[in-house]
Amino acid sequence: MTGFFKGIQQIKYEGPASDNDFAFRHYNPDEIVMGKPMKDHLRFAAAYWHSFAWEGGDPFGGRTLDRPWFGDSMEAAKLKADVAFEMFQILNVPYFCFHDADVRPEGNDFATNTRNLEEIVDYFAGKMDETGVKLLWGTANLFSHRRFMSGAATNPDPDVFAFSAATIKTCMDATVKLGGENYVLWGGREGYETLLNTDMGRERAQAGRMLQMVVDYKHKIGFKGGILIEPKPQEPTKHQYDYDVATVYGFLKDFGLEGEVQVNIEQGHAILAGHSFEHELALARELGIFGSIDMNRNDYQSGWDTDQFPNNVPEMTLAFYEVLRAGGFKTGGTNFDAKLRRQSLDPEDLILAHVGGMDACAAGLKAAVAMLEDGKLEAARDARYAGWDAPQGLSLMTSDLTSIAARVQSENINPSPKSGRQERLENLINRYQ
Ligand code: XLS
Ligand code: NI
Ligand code: NI
Repeated sequence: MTGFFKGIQQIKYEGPASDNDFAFRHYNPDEIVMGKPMKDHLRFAAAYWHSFAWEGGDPFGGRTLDRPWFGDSMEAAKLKADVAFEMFQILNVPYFCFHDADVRPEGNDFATNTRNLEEIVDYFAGKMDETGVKLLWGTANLFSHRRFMSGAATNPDPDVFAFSAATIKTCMDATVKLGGENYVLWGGREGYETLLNTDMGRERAQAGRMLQMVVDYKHKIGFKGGILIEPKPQEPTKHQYDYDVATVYGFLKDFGLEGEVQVNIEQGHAILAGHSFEHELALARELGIFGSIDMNRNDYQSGWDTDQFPNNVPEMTLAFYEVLRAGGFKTGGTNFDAKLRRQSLDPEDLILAHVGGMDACAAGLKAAVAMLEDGKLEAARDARYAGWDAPQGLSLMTSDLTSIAARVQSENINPSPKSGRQERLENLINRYQ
């Protein structure tokens, strides 16, 4: 034990009446809801970057956090891993996620980075064996180092494209070696700062080629997990190509990859794109590309990707309702892509942030299950569209304008508007909280 968490014991479920800050009120991992244990519905993962690599900086000030593993040596990287796995066990999260740059010291070239990553991957393998914690997904950080300032796959310099492809290969290898269940591609700086210096056509083609190579390599090495794109509309670049779920779907269709790649949808990114989280989830389900979620929340007043821990149960209810309607997670899960506020200095803050987030998700899941099992919301939705299941509605889908016009005239079709009953449904869903 490193002693970093000062003897905090594993967090247990104590029920809604508990007065203990270090306990779950709603997350009861083995409780069966809708036919399976809660932990298998939620499939929680902790994110290495926010909890262990982020130093507490913001655009106006540097590091606020004081962590004994900050430094660029292999020794520091191993101490960081020791503490990370202690946190995973305290929280009893089944999974974690990481970027290469979160876990290994930064080298001066590709070969050193690869060697460093491989050493830490072996170290992780031992820790995963000891603790039973698994890898939800791995990914490459192709946005922090200055070589990526103009993008990775979409860089005007082909050498950066090559460096990025090589790095993705090593990160896919690391993910597979650790039994990871998905590989994620978030387009960090795949976008532009100004159209004045940007050839959008070329950049799109480069991104398409990179994704095709990722899919080809997945099949070549027999990786059975998901390849997931994480949409985001802007930040760090002014415009990101993977703007939202709809944009990613258009891109996948363009390159013929819609059957190969799914999406990892993040709450805060949905908000930045001007959508709700449930909108993005529902659309991904309808398009057949729902994969996984990055759970966090944005401050609605700031207009930034603030990556706060979720704490709004009604929002989580609508999100998990869509996840359940999509049939639940297959290879995906609920990754806390969330960080502390920069004044939250204490090790216990890190634990309590996750405890609250996990509880908000569990409470949301339970309310979503109650909504689905009750069936009133779906019955209302079905009733609204019932005409489309009747013969006349069905026939419209195979008619043409001429025959429809003839029918409207001969039968004197004259529609009468019906209430959308929004308030009634809003009242209904509040009853499940
Ligand atoms: C940044 C993204 C990032 C991805 C992984 O906004 O959310 O953290 O999840 O690269
Ligand atoms: Ni994000
Ligand atoms: Ni994310």
